[in-house]
Amino acid sequence: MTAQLPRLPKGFLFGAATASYQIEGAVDADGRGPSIWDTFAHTPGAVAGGDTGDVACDHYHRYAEDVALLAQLGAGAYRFSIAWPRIQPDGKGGVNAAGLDFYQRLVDELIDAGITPMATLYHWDLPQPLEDAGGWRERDTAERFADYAAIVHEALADRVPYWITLNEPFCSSFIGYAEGRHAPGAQEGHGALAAAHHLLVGHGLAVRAMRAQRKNDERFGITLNMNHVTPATDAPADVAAAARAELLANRVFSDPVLAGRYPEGEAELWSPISDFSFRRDGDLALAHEPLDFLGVNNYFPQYAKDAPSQEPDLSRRVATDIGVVDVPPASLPQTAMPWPAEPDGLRRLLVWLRDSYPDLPPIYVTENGAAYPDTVLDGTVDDQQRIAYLDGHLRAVAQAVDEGVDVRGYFCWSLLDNFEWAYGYAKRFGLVYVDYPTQQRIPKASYHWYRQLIEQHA
Ligand code: PNW
Repeated sequence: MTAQLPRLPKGFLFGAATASYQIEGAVDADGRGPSIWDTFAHTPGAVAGGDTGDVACDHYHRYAEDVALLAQLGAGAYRFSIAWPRIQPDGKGGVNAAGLDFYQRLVDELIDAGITPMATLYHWDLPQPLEDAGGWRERDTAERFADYAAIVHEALADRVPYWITLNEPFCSSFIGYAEGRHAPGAQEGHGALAAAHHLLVGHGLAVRAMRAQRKNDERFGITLNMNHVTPATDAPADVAAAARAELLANRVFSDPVLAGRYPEGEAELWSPISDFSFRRDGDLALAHEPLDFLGVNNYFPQYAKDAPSQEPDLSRRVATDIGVVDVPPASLPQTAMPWPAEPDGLRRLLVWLRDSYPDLPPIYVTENGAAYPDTVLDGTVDDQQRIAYLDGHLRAVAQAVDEGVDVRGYFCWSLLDNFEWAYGYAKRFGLVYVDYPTQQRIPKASYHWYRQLIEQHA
């Protein structure tokens, strides 16, 4: 049945990823404060089915069982995120020791199991008091983020070798402050661009703060979600639309971080809605703080077509309204999101990164995976579509490596089915099925497939 498994280089790191708000639950435990996702999820109409992360996978209490699942998988590494409101309930000031202790226990459990921890400091759960003061629209949030990063790093760096500042600043800024599909649910122009900028500033300040107190040889990186972009047709208007889409999807973050410049055309693209007055001297150097690795999250490619703007009134135009629609070829299969599944899109993205940035650091694919409508039959989940998706994407990574791109690891999203943000529990990305009423974990066929693949590389 299974033909040859994908083959990655010796020493390649295989892992799985999760995020705090999506799995932990226990939102009131041990002094945790509210985050913007608690507020958003409890806003009627914001999340499908009225779902919230209040309980999620109850990972806060079941972390030992979940680490055991990683160990049985043979995972070399585990990427998890730390909930800022557990560490600093108000987003600033003293440390909530009980909250920090949870991550101490988790890290100890991972080390005991021989699994390398990769910690993400910010996977979208901003302390609500900081949002009440303006959130990422304000430069102060970037400074508070660096304080928080230094606290967590100080406590865990003796055992955590990989540090990711931000997960997908694109989503935090453009989905949260322009589209409004994510917390805090704002629909803005200038405010979303300010948020994107302050996330870059916060990233740089955090890397500097952590590097200044480096303990061992820990590595510092950032995770960007990126998509390879192709013009839908070779009509000049679509070629221009693809350049705008690439700017918004990738270059807004990758140009400052990897090349120390603002992307060409950025100021012109958004000049109708923002004067970029949030930029200060020295900010580009912060964003361009040297990185030990780049985390890349990728799920799908984009096919850009020129389209009219949605909002003629400039005072109401949001930052993502750039006159582009995404029209993937009808021939591509779709996942449940529904996102088009095209493994070669990941290869093209990795090659694009290599060709675009001469000083590109080593890459880890920190997320890739797919949602499908899984069902339990006789106690098992036979998710052949997910196996095909992962198989194709791992082959695409292997091909990129053959073509000379320095990719060092791959983390499947996700270890567990979990709270899929605006979609709630309706979308399942896990290698492990979670029966939410009982919290029973059922490894899917894809889990066993991934275990074999990892074993074959041992
Ligand atoms: C990523 N989009 O989010 C996140 O890092 C995960 O927390 C999430 O569960 C996973 O991908 C699957 O969605 C994204 O709309 C959310 O393009 C939305 C988009 C991309 C990534």
